[in-house]
Amino acid sequence: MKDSAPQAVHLADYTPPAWLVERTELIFRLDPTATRVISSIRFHRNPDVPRGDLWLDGEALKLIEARIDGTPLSGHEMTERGLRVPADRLPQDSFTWEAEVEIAPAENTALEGLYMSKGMYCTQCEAEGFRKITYYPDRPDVMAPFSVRIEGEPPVMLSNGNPVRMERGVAVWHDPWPKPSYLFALVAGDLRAVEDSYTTGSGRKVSLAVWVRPGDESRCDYALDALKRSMRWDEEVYGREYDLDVFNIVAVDDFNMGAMENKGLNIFNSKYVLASPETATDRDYEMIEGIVAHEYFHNWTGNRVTCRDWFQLCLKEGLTVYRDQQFSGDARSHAVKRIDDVLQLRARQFREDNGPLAHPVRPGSYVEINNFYTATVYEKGAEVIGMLKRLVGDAAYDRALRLYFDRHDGDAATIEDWLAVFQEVTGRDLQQFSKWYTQAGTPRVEVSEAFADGTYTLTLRQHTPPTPGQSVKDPLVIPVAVGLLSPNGDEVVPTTVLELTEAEQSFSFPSLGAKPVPSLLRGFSAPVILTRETSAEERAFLLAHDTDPFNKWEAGRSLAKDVLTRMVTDGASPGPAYLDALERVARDEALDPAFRSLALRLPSDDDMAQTLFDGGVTPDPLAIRQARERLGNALAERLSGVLPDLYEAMNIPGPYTPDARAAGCRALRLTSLGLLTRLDQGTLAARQFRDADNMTEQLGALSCLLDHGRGQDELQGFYRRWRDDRLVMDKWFMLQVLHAAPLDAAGIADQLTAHPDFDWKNPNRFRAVIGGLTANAAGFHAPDGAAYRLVADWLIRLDPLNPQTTARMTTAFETWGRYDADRQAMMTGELRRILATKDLSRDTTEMVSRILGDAA
Ligand code: B3K
Ligand code: ZN
Repeated sequence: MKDSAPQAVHLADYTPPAWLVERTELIFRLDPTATRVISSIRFHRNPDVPRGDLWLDGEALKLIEARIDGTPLSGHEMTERGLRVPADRLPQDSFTWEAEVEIAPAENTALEGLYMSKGMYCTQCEAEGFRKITYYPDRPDVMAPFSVRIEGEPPVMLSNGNPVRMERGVAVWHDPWPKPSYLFALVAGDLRAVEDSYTTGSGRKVSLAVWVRPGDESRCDYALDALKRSMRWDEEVYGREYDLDVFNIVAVDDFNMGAMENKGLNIFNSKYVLASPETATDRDYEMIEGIVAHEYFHNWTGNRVTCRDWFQLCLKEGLTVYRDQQFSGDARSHAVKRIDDVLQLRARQFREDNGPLAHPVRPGSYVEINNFYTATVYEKGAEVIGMLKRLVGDAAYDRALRLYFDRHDGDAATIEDWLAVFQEVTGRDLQQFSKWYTQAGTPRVEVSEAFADGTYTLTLRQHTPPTPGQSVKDPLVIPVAVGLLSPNGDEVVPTTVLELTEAEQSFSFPSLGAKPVPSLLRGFSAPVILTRETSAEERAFLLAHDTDPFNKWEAGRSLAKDVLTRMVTDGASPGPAYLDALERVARDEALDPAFRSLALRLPSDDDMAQTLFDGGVTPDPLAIRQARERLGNALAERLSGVLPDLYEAMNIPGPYTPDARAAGCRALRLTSLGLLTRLDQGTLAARQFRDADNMTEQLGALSCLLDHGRGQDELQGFYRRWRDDRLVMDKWFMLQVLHAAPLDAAGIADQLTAHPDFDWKNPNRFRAVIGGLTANAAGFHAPDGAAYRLVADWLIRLDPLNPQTTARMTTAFETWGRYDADRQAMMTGELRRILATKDLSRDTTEMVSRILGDAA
């Protein structure tokens, strides 16, 4: 779908629909190139607004016929984006719209609407894909019960809700819960079910099934287990029960994102469903658990209570991410989960919030809504909820959530509705807090301190840098969790939450015997960048003594960043403070192995680039990579006495299990292997690759070898063994690019795109190679610009087929403003080349224009 003059949509222009839907009946006559969709939609006038025209969204549809109350349609106006029937052509209060349209799922390469993946029909409607299926008021504030009849050859034909009729050639489904069209789903194909059941707290039995292609049945157990645990957890923690007789999950190979929460029929990228020890890594298992939970939790936060309009996206996404993070923390380790989440937040959301794509958690306008499924809406959206909970307390949070569900069940709600329940329950004025939803940018909090007469005073200053379209920023409500440690390491003041509301504020702690060491922003209590002048010794002290596990890790991380910064800028050697501190961590058997593994990992190249840029230094990606290599080598040498033991001790006997404890041991074992490979040139890694009985250890060993320019034979062997397994082959493709030496990365990626198994129309495979290249920071930013060119070439090629995936991947270029003039010129040159492409999609046009900003 091309659109040469894309129009922005503004939150301020929201108007409620003139016509609401009472019920929606659909018949699908499936055919790959000529599917007929017959709709019968009962409309009634919205009593709250003046009587108006009927607008039905519809794109790329062949209209066969349409009638209103049985009379052929006339007097209407049709555009590329829909159909308008003037109010004076409509019955007074209610009518039935009937239409028949034809669509061609086999020709749909955008993977939005009804499309085909390996012979299987499937849909993706969020945000605005339903309009590619039939004419409809395709907006989330129009909710209706759906009845769906599917006629066709496929042996399995699924839709939302409960099954009514299932026979050869026909399936009928009824979804009694009113829902917006974006939650509609249909799947049909030769699918096999792996079944289970779940009995809800109130005793209702729900049939569960994971539907996969023949041959994949043995890889569904973990997803099913995660689903049952999620269902139980939502009952226990949020008091939310499931509400249909069946819950189906389908695994699809061609999918633009992770998964989709369609009512009663979740559709997943097969990568986030299928797992076996031989083919999936610990990280895959963790992602499957988190995403299954996320999509399931949407049943209440998203489906039963949905969004009034797409500006309110964070209402369902921020809350559902927050809930899945809580769930994973409960299922695994809260400390490790928090560290992982903050690593992700900084890597993706801080990067976005500090560049040209910065936007508020609730944006004020968009051109293409698919471009706003961002780290800011999701992850910062979740952080905002975490802050709210911290400010009001757990009990008030629970009361507010119960009120939210009671009051808004069946509604299409807004952020104002969400904040109102908190305001009512707590009596607290959330006016200033609400700015977290409307103000973009990552706040900086600067800390200074004073100690006199036994009183310790912390002065906090906040400041949010300007972002595109928002030059002036107001102070926010920032909860800063603080604890104080005495010089001997005892905690003298346990965690208290300071509420920073002014641009500058001081907080005093009296009656202290000595100047304490502050542990600030415990648990990462707010998504801000905290700066404070401090010494390596103090950071090492906190790494050794802090009782807050997040800050303990953070102390080590800051220490590593300080060391790397000096190594990059002055060519300094890593000082003893960092190496000593890390040796203590490595040797501390009281610490969780997963935590130790995280503490021993160095900050990523991209994290260092952002850190240097924030500190006023233009980052040189190759110099960063070299400094990280030197620091890695110094660490390996320093730990050479403990690494072999650690490597052995973390080898858990017995068959593979994906639980957090076992995964933590494997993580520490692999971190040790990574360091040992620096000392033994890969002997141990080659042995581990040979002997591994699970993908985590095999892939981990292969990565270590590739990092040191070895592993070519292993790579071949891996290919021979796994060439028929698409998910493992995605790993094979990605690994080679991700672990390529900086100057080889673009060349390797280029070669891989010529490989017979490089199916570039499959988003997972495309992301493996092209996304792998953009994730290899030193390789992507290689000085010859070859990677920039290659990525741009492929984005230009993919755009006409799949705008969504293309647009998303343009974010590789969002950091251009950080770099030197040569790199800036090359990156913006590629962006302009993309923008100049004839018939570029609305999606990609919006993204590239925003990334270029004034440089366009
Ligand atoms: N709600 C979907 C994302 C839809 C993205 C549309 N471009 C998955 C999720 O957040 O659970
Ligand atoms: Zn979601």
